[in-house]
Amino acid sequence: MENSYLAIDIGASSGRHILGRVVDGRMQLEEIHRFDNRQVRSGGHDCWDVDHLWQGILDGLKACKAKGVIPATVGIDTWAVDFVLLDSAGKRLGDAVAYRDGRTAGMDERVEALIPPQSLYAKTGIQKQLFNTIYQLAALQKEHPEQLEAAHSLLMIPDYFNYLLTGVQKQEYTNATSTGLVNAVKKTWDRELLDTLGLPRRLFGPLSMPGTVVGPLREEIAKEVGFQTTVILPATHDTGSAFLAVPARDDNAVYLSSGTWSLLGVENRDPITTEESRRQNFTNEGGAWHRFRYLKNIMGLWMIQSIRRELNGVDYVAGKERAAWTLDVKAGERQWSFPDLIAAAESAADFPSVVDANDDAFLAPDSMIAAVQKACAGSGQAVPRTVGELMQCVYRSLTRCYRDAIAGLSALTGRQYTSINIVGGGCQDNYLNHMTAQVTGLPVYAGPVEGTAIGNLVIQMIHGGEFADLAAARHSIRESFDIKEVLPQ
Ligand code: ADP
Ligand code: LRH
Repeated sequence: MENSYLAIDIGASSGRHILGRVVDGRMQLEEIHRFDNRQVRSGGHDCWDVDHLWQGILDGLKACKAKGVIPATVGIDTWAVDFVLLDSAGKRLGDAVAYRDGRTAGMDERVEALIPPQSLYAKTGIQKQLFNTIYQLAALQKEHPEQLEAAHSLLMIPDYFNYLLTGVQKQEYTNATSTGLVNAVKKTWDRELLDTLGLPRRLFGPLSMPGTVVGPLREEIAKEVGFQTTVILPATHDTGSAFLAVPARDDNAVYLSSGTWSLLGVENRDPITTEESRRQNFTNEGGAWHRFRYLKNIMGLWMIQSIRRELNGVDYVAGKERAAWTLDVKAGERQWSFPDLIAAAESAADFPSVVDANDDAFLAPDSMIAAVQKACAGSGQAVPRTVGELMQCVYRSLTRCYRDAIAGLSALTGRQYTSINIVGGGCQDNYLNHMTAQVTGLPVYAGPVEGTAIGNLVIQMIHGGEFADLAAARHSIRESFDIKEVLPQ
């Protein structure tokens, strides 16, 4: 009987437990459990409900047991940049504030007073995003210095769950780079930078690479879920896992990890930290085997998720006031699925307005619907008044960003890209796939949907001896999953 491996992949919109096996060289997946991810208002901030996520993790492990499957190893990946602080007894200090919370407003100026942005980028190669950990820590220094003083350790969200599972605290490299505090050349925390920012060195320990064993489940956890297993580190940054699973056919493909965010880029051996790269805000995120993901964050399906929630009358952050908007329908009048929204967009195919999807106005608006309408009005374009017009505008805006990012990438790397590989939940959106092919003029290869979980499993499977290396694992992915080809017309 083949070994099973368990990926626990938690995105900003949902978490899932995916079991993987290799049978005759092919990867087989089975979804065991899925749970929603939500935010709550606490202490005046938008926070992740980490207790709810922890319960989801345990429930999924119990579901494995109920199915009679004991995974050889388990790995957790989540979205990046967010963290918790623990005291000397390993207890959480404060909330797990979510990256879209407003606490980082103005924190770039605070950091820039200590280190010029050019020097920061030259050291870390990380794009400027106001939600990066570096700015979140600046906010904490201002609002809750006592939490930092009392803190004994800083754990990124997946590191924290690994700690709850095993009692072992490890800081994983790929996710650590998303903090904006890791030196791109040395591949360790940049101590000089930590000192410049006045961050306590004790919070930043040795970094562990994907493939490192964290440890066995704590006794009481093993008892609760009904089995013992070993927790290991995948690329714990979800995008790091997703890029590992891209079944590109050659070196001229751009990768697009399509979920809450659209992460568009390529893999490089070395970081590109030139001034032009900084100006275009491309990032060099650390990957497994010290590869770099050279990519751009594009606002992504977050815009569609937000519109859907508003139409369906669901709060994005529990306990936060809902903002007003007007369209041809009212909140909660009917429930919209993603395919319903696609059909609406198709019915307004001629609606021409386009907004800059990467404008900060769309990062955490009180109402995404109102924000898109306002941006259209502000740029003198037709304002969407129906769900279809609104969706058409979002699709056009996103795909235009994809096109521009590929042009930027080409200019910065001096390479010509000839296809786009899309993985993640968003590759199920055929309308988006078609428009992406059309607007970029490039063939799109869509799939696998569970790219992130597969990338998580790849590290576990190499560790477990199923594949010799990444090339062998990628070959198997190409053979194992249905990849849809969409050609520009
Ligand atoms: P994350 O991991 O960031 O939480 P996912 O990779 O799960 O995100 O992608 C979620 C997105 O996938 C949704 O916001 C939606 O836009 C898209 N999606 C999911 N299912 C469908 C579907 N059936 N049709 C079209 N789009 C879909
Ligand atoms: C995608 C992601 C992305 C980060 C953002 C915070 O889930 O990890 O790579 O920039 O979330």
